[in-house]
Amino acid sequence: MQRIAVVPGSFDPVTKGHLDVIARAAGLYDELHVVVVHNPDKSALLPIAQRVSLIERAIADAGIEGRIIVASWSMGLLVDYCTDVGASVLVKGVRSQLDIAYETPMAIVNRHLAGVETVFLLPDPQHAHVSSSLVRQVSALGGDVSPYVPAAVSEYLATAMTP
Ligand code: COD
Repeated sequence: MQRIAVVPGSFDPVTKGHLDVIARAAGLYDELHVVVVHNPDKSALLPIAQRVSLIERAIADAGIEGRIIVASWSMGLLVDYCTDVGASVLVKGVRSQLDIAYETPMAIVNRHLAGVETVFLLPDPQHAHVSSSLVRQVSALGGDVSPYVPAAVSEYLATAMTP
């Protein structure tokens, strides 16, 4: 039986921290879906299609594109996407107690709703401080985001965000 997992996130934009979790999760499962989900609690910078495209480019540049599918989901419960593609596991990165507090109730509800388990990966310490919101802030103020994001993202932000 194929082991299929989903790595969900806002990915607004994808960071080196996300990419590290994606690469490590890809090594654990037969098929990995990276799914861009609209998070209503956050105001978005990039359109969903752009986030998908940047993840695809970052994955290709990192040479880890085999067995990884990039998609978006806006049709309701994330576990419905999991059921649709036959995934039994969600993989999430947890950087702090705050992340654990945010993710724990969702993990319990997702298991109750559809029997989908959540696996938490600790971050690489090199990227543990990185978040998309930090990247958006540094970028908006004209700073260099290349230490925090894949090259495809820093190139995109340098051109798209220039007034
Ligand atoms: N290192 C390691 N992990 C990281 C890093 C880093 N530097 N940065 C972020 N992460 C992890 C986050 O902890 C998270 O697990 C994931 O990467 C994505 O992060 P973001 O910031 O891009 O995405 P979020 O946190 O806005 O995404 C939240 C989801 C959309 C995934 C979440 O809200 C969700 O699962 N929604 C499901 C909606 C649903 O079905 N709800 C009902 C049942 S609960």
